[in-house]
Formats: sequence, C-alpha cells, structure tokens
Amino acid sequence: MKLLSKKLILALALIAFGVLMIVGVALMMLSAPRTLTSGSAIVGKAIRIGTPTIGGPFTLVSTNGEDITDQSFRGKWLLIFFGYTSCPDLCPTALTNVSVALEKFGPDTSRLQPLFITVDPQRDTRDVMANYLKSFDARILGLTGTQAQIDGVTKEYRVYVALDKSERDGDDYLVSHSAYLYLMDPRGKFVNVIEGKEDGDAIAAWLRKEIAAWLRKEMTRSKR
Ligand SMILES: [Cu+2]
Repeated sequence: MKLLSKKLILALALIAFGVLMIVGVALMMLSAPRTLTSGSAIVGKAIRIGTPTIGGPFTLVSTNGEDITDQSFRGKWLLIFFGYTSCPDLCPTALTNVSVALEKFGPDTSRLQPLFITVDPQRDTRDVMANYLKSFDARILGLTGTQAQIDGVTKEYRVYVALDKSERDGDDYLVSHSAYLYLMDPRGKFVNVIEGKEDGDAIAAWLRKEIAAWLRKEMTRSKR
C-alpha cells in the first residue's frame, strides 16, 4: 500500500511536471511574436539613431576664384547638386529643373543658395564650370577643387561617383553618379533630398514644404 502510494505520488508529480512543461512552452509560443515585435522596434530605433550624418566640413573654390567652405553660407538654406559639365543627361536636366524651381519658389530666394559641385574636377576647371552654368539660373554657384577635396565632399554627402574606366585614358569619358538635390538648413544640418529629375514645380513645392516644416519645428523649440 505504502509502495503503491509512493508510486502514485511519483506518477502524479510526473504528470504535473508534464503539464507545467506544456503550459510553459505554450506561453513561450504565445509571447514569441510580441518579443519579435519589440525586438524589431529596437532594431528600427537603432537604425534611425545609427543613420550616418549627411554633409560636413569642406573647402572648395567657386567659379569666380573664391574659397568656399561649408561655413560660407551659414544662415542660408543650401540646395546642393553634384554632377559634371560633360554629363549628357542627369545634370542638364537637374540644373534646368532647379532653375525653374528657383523661378517658381515664390518667397524671396536670397536666403537660398543653390550649389553645383563637380564630381569631375579633372575636366571641370573654374572656367569650364563658369561657361557651362551660363545656360542655367545665374544664382547657381559652381564649385570645384582638387581631386582630394572633391573626394572628401562626395564622401560626406554619400554621393555615388564612378568613372567609366574603359574610356578613362581619353578626355571623353562618362561619370556615373547619383543625382539627388540635398537641402541643408541655415545651420548647415542635413534636412532632406529630392531626385534631380523631379520637375521645377515639384522641387519648388518640396522646398516650400520642407522649409515650412523646419520653421514650425523652430517655433515650437523656441516656445519651450
Ligand atoms: Cu550628371
């Protein structure tokens, strides 16, 4: 009898243990999706926090021979485009769109400085750039520099630049490059990008929207 009850207790204990295990596993499975969700939220946050900053210090030279640094236009908005004067498509399109956008922008553009920075300093001397920019809005300032200076600024703005190597030896080569317009705020901080192929109306509307949003944020910040 004693032996029987011992066996019974052992059996009951085993059953209880088994039930606990099943319940435990079931609970883990139920809570798993929640764990995953919060896990990805953390990852999302980390990505946002870890986004490398766009922009940074640079020293270049303008078409009129002036030294221009990232500090030169503090207090003004910067609209920056990277390209090169022998570009067959992206650059003339983007610079035409920017020219139209400047016309349509509306509020006074004296606080907005458009810059055209070459990714091809070997061919794009000051004179070449000055000549090329005559076809576009006169407010667009051309900037060039040494290869090292250009490499530095394109890296900071994460511009993709690749010379077409098969024709690299001659002076007739193409340069693949990303074609975004970068908007920097009056403190020199990155705001946003838009594709250079967007038409002038779209770019003007985008500028108004981004600047208005930034000003709203400034207002709430100063009220605090
Ligand atoms: Cu181009």
